[in-house]
Amino acid sequence: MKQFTILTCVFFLTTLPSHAENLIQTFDIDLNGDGIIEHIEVEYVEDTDEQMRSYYDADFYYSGNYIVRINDQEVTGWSEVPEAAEIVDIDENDGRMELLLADDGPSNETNCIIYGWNGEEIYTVGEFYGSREFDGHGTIYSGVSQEFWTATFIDRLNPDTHTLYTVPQDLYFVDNCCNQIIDNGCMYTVTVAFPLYKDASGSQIIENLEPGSEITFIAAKPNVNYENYDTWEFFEWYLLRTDDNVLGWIDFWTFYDKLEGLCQAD
Ligand SMILES: [Ca+2]
Ligand SMILES: [Ca+2]
Repeated sequence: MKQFTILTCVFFLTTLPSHAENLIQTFDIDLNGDGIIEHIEVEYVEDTDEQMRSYYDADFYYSGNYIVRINDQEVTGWSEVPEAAEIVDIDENDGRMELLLADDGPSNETNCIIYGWNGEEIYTVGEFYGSREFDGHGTIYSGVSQEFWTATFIDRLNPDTHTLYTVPQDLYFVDNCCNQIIDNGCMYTVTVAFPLYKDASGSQIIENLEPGSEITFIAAKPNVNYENYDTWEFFEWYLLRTDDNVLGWIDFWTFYDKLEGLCQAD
């Protein structure tokens, strides 16, 4: 992992002016819609550790620290290897724009943090993880890889506070598996028998699935601990439909090696 990080640094640097010590990206744009242009600087701080540079034979080694300056204000932060600093427009009708910083998070998923400007201060609009898709009307969809599917999280902009909140869902629709979008759910054939439970507590078996029977994934249930949303532990229990239309629950560790052709995450 360390080696990958350094290689990414070197690639990133090829776009830099030779005189730069820190990576600096600037924007001049009206963020808060008051007709006054903001001067924005994003500065990624160079690590001056010569031992690290010589070890990796790199001209630039990124320390992880960054500074965001908007007009006369600044905030500091820490990130993994930077991927992008860009202006985004979460809601095209609210008169504001935002500054997004993306970095190479763990397992090559992307971490994003978004900043705004209220005319006097920099504020944090929100943070999320995974791929990003903006609908332009205040909603951000972010896809986060799970063991065999990608969960879509939904963040929305609160129009009063101009900050993001995650739409809480009791279940997440499993509409894709092994990198394919499936209209009618992901269907697999059982190769080794396993039980199906009444609910996600796993306390009452309602059916035993025999080899040769087929199941379709319907939804996945997030664990209560949202702190772990970026790990496999976030979705442990899955709602299935059997080939005789019984709905039941099963945990990942029971089924992951008992279905034909179920892919596994890297
Ligand atoms: Ca302005
Ligand atoms: Ca806007």
